[in-house]
Amino acid sequence: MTESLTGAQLLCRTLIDEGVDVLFGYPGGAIMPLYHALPEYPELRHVLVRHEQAAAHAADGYARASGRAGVCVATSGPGATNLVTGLATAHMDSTPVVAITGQVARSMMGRDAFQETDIIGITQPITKHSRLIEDVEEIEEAVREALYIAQEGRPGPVLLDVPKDVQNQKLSGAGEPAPSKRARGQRDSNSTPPGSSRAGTAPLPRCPAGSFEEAAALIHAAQRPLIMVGHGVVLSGAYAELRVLAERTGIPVITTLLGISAFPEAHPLHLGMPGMHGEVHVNRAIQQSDLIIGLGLRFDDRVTGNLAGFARGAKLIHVELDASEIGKNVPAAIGLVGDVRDVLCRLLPEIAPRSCDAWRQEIGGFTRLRDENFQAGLSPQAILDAIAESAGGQCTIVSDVGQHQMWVAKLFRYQRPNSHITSGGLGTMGFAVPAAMGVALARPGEPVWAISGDGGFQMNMQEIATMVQEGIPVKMAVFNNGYLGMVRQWQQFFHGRRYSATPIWSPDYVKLAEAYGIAGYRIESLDELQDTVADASAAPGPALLEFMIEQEANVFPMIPPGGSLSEPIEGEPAIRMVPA
Ligand SMILES: Cc1ncc(C[n+]2csc(CCOP(=O)(O)OP(=O)(O)O)c2C)c(N)n1
Repeated sequence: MTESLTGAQLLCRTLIDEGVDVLFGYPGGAIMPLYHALPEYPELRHVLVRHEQAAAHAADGYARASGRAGVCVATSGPGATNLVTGLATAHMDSTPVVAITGQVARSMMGRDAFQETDIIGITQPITKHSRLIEDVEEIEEAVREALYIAQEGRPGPVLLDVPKDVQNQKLSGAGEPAPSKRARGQRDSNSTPPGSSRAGTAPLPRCPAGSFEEAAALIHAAQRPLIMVGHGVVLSGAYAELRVLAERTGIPVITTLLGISAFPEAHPLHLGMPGMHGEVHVNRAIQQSDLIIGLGLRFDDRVTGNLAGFARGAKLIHVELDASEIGKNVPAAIGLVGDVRDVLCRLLPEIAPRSCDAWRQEIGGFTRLRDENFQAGLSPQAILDAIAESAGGQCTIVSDVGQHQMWVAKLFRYQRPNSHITSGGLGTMGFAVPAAMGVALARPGEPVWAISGDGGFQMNMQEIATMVQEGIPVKMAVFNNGYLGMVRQWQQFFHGRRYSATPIWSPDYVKLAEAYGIAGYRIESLDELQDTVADASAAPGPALLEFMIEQEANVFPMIPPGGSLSEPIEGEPAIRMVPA
């Protein structure tokens, strides 16, 4: 029997058929037909956010945690433009997000109609693909294509703009959904490695003949090799292969901000994080190394510092799914193009066991600095240890942007793959709270912590209401130092301590929690830390914890902007002025 469906109904049905089970969104005029159809499709859970930016971040968090595309929905005009920061965040960190926006009716387009914006034009540079759906007949194919493109190869955001009249347009003879035109793979495939943040079958590595042997020869010959791990390892789920490579060769492993948790934090071969706030011994090792095996990273400037002074004695074997990244920032001796896991599977049979003991000694015995420069008391290390303990080490940490982000990156003891989620490339304040909602829905029953500064928390704290309404049990930690701490630190170091617009007032977070009807705590001293964190963890539903931390603590070490990895600031500097 054939049936007649509206464009909105077709949209819902195709999403369900593709395995989508949750939408983060906010209604409005141009997307009303989709919202009218939604109640007919209870398989699609709709989470009503309090701001569309949060819908995009939540979809992003869902995608990073599940390996499946996250979907967000907004109306035209201001609804659509509110998604922009979230889409840019997903774009910079290669996350599969599909945004569905309402658009004014086709007959009104181009007339500056009420709430008309050219969202495709606005988002073109920050999406992998975008499409205006011009007829109901396109909907099914466009939705499948959007989900496929978002997840295929190097993942990224895709936007579908759907005019209101197309949502209302009827397609007669819609019948049963057509089978997927392209194998998306992720929901019915067994090929997904466990813990992978991306699912689906990757194409075979595109590498010139002989390149695996050449790469192996470089690895065997190197005296001071390092493995640098980026987000690509998480996206491909290459945890086991990475570990085999490291353990077979004894090569020390460095994890970038988005590579954190791809390698066991406490593994004796783990060195730590490189770059602007990387540990001194890690950056020193990079500067001394003669071979870097770069796995799924783009060598961005926060990692390399001044490129002219980066790892000058090192050859690079660069493994990347996106061929355009190879040689973009750092010249590669050998580029291996493909999914990191697939490339490592091809490379490992060529790798003979070796050790790097002398080199490891030289690096300095892997002493990891912890909690540098914090006065005794309620330090980030103590707070993060209490959180880890309360969750039995099994939680996912979603961090915001700023000083606390660096502490969370460097000091938390990550025990499981893909348990550290943050906005790396765009560095989006306000990311943590909404992204953590998406993570919590992707990992039901598992503890999820959103850790923010007092600045970033106030950017999206309205989402507490979403958590309450939807029963999403995120634990929210606010590191309250009374400042936009990371900017204050730059002002201290490079602007003669002129704290312009960085002191920041906060509301009473305990009362705020009370107003939302959730558990709220203020922790001012070490004595109360452990019990309070344990109480908050055990409390049902969301909870808000405010940690009163030292106000002018700094993140050390720090490579000054424009400096090379060899020039770390390791302690309170004499007053410096910004270089001209
Ligand atoms: C949306 C956005 N606006 C501005 C910035 C610039 N910025 C980077 S870190 C930072 C300060 C963050 O302060 P807070 O959230 O209190 O965290 P803290 O550094 O104190 O841990 C600012 C303003 C940003 N990264 N994102």
